[in-house]
Amino acid sequence: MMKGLYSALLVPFDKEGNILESGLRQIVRQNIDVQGIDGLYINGSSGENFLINTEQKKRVFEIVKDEAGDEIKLIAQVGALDLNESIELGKFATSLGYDALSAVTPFYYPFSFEEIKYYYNAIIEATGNDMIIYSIPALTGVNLSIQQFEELFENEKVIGIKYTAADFFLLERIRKAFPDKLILSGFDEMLIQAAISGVDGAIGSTYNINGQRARKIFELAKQGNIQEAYDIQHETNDIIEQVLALGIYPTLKAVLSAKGIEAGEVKRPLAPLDNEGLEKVKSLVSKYNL
Ligand code: NGF
Repeated sequence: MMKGLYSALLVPFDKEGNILESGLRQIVRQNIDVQGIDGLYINGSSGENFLINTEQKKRVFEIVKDEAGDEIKLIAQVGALDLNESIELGKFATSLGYDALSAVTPFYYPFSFEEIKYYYNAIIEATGNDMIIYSIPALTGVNLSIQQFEELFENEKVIGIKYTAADFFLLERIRKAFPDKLILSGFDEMLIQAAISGVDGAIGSTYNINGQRARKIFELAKQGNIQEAYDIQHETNDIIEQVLALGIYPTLKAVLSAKGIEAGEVKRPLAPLDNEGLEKVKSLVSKYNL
């Protein structure tokens, strides 16, 4: 039911760090109408979630639900170091009708597994909503083992994982052990490998601008048309390589802006692109027909 391709939604800001509400609506529409995605992952890394305050997070949840309605699936990322905030956001998103919650593993302090488990169970108990664990070891330093995933899955409300890692051995082990759990992969540049590994879908930042290619990669790989899928993954990775070299979030926003969308700025201290970067974005847009 929650399978499919999700854009990790970008959030546009003005120079003072205020949300550009009409721009946010335009990005939602771009994802639904042009990129053809199945759902949105809201207030994740790509939404610059860890740079904004609680009221701004709530406003993003509100605007997105208002714009998207029931057209697509909506996953609310509510993870925070302040568990009270996670619960408040989880209740808020649930009351708006979000299909599921997700929470990044708590980071910065070296939390024990018991503490991590407490965090997920507390959010679930307070909200009653389904939970997708957001595992991104490269940014959090938290590497959950298969036994630890199993323990988290003992709570039936933990319906799956957003798996942002390049460990395909662990992914294979999880897929085999938990065929009924939802696995959504997080690295856009490894979508083909994830699809072959049996994931149910993917969540990615670049799908905001390149969702149509992602769809083809995913479907071709699932059908076993590996060479055709690879041809598109190669082209996609030519794009992603340049996006990463320029800086992911300002570049994705600059691509949207070049298409006439009010995609705004990144939130400081993230830095905007300089003029040279903006020129490179223009050629990227025309070369790859973004
Ligand atoms: O931006 C990151 C950080 N990862 C995203 C995605 O896994 C998570 C990924 O799409 C995300 O966007 C979110 O939580 O909002 C990458 O940007 C992409 O594969 C390029 O490396 O790692």
